[in-house]
Amino acid sequence: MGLKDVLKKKIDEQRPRTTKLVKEFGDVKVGEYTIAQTIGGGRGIKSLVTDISYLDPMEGIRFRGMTIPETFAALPKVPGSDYPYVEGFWYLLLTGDVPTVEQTQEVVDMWKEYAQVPQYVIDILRAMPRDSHPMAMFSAAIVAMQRESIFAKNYSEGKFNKMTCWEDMYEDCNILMARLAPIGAYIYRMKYKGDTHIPADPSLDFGANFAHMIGQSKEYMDVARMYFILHSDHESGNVSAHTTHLVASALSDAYYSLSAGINGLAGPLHGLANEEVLRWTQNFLEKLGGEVPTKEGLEKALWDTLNSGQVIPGYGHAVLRKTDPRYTSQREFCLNTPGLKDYPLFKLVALIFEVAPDVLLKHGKAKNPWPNVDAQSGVIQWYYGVTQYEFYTVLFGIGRALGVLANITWDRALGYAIERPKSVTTAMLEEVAGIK
Ligand code: CMX
Repeated sequence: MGLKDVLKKKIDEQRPRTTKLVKEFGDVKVGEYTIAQTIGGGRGIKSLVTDISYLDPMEGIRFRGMTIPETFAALPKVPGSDYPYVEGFWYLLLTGDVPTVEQTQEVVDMWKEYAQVPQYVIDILRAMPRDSHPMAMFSAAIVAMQRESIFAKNYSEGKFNKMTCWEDMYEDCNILMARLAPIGAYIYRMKYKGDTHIPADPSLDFGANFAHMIGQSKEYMDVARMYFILHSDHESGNVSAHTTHLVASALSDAYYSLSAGINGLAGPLHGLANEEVLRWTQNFLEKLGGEVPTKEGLEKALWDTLNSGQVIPGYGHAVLRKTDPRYTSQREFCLNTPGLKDYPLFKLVALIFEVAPDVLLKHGKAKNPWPNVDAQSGVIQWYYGVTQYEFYTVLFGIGRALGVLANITWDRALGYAIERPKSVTTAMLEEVAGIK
């Protein structure tokens, strides 16, 4: 059975569960929420459903029920590598099943077939001022391809069917996913490598091809595979996932939805934090002439950052209450990679890990003083020569697309409603509080 048939079977099995919950148990309360949650970004209000990943505050992310180490261990590996195919991970996210080598190969072949970036996208990228942020370029390239949406075309021709429209979304998502690595690579080479480009190598998988197209070494192929998988999904309430879902809930197609999600990822409190981490640590290293600082010097620098009203980038999280396992996974990669282990920037990041949590605890504001994914990811990129830190969020975006596109395929399959939470006025909240 091919991926689409497996997915159809899963969808047919899942639909009655959702219908039953709404029809027979729709009045059952899920929870209660407070004024602080209403004003504070809806934090902790359970108003989204996804089966693709779940974020436990203490344990961290599970993809389809599996922890990060379990996921890496279970998926079929690229021959000659300890890391799995990104394509197999896509299969897992969509179906909940660990694919066989043959099932993985089906996605590898399908994405290769779809990977050609249309010339008009290249023209649009080239027409943008060269100093445009790479995330603006990435988002523009995605939305430009909206004219190719199969979902939008069929909808406009009156062929919308609630039961089968997920199939058009599925096709759109595969085409889009296949093109994201070549688009990212094009932006990278155009902006930072003298506008010289490297064509895709049809013998390589998605992650390896990205490494190849940006002009990277063989070792970086594993970095790309790891990076895209680690950044893929973090359940559906984070800004990029929620935005993609929200826009899709208006029956907007995958192109509109993903482009919107990417715009959310570009914010400094979300995906851009990995750029901020690198800027912050590099500035610090530069001031010290490349020397790793003492703990005391670092503590002072952290307080200076906090006292000037800035956040410590890469630390804290809206849901997590312990060290992000995505941080740990990348830290282990550094510790196991000769050269990286003793790299001054890694040593500094490791030292920040020793010092920052205590500083944040003393500061007393952040609910989670531990590092998140962004605190570690830039060091690995920098070590391999991807030193253009404004590009890091594009890497995040390619990975994040795996999660959000799998989610919106399921949104269509289960017919999730258009989102429309209710607003209140400040006076209404004062009344609820009994102060009026
Ligand atoms: N440094 C300094 N202050 C911090 C902080 C940090 N790293 N993390 C949180 N705080 C502050 C908040 O700004 C907030 O202050 P105010 O009360 O003055 O507004 C207070 O602590 C409480 O915030 P919180 O409930 O702990 O955290 P939020 O859910 O509001 O925000 C996050 C979460 C990630 C935006 C925040 O921790 C932060 O700004 N971290 C730094 C940026 C970062 O690393 N972002 C990447 C997140 C990972 C991802 O992209 O998924």
